[in-house]
Amino acid sequence: MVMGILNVTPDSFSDGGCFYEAEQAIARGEQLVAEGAEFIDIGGESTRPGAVPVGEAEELRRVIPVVRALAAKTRAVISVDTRKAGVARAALDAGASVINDIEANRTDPELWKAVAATGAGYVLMHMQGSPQTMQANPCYDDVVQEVGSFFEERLRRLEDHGVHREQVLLDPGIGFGKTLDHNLALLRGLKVLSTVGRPMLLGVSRKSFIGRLFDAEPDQRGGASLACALWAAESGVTVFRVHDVAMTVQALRMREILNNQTNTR
Ligand code: PT1
Repeated sequence: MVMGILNVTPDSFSDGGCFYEAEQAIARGEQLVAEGAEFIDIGGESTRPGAVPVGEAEELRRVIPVVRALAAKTRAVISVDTRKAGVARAALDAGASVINDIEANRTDPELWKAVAATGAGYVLMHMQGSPQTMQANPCYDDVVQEVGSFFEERLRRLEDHGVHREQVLLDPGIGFGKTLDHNLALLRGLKVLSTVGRPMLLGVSRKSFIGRLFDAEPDQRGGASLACALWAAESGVTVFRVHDVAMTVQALRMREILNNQTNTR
């Protein structure tokens, strides 16, 4: 399944903030669904390296009208990319059914309580540090093993707060406190992480490790982004968080056709 990225931020790293206004964001969301996205991931706070945090009032103002409109207008699953319990609660109330929590290394369980109370889906993403500092000096002995242990530990902790394993998707958090080598090790180690036993989600689309490898700007990273998605599909990833929805849907479908020895939908 493909999760289309919908940034409702003025400083988004590859959309340049052109979908900042609610109406444009809603139109873009409908387009993502038309292109084949089964999830829309709506985010009001950029979390790419070095991004500036956003206050709760501003995040609510950006995100909630878009969640409400797209939940009513489309049949896509609405996911909200937020670290704030208040935003998660309001979003679930407005029609979202998945919380994409990039700060699963959190100490405050308030957001988990909102997920537990509603039975919503929950994306458990690994990050070392915070978006402000995470790329300063990422450090692991064995990144794949450490991310796997993090998933196991957090799944237990989530259960203690009433969030069941069945609600959870796992995400290694490509680019979140990882060097180029760490990101490649995680992509190579996806099969190992799949043994944790929950579905996996992956976000590699246009990220800077691709820029490093190919000396390419974000809008020139589509080929490698697609290759990573196909590679990850081979390793058991089932949800792909991407900018280029139509291309990714087509590539994954082509792979499926070849695997199934069939030429029809
Ligand atoms: C992700 C993800 C996300 N990525 C989930 N949510 C971002 N579940 C936002 C770079 O190195 O992978 N999974 N929400 C965007 N974050 C980044 C991180 C964007 C790194 C760019 C980079 O360029």
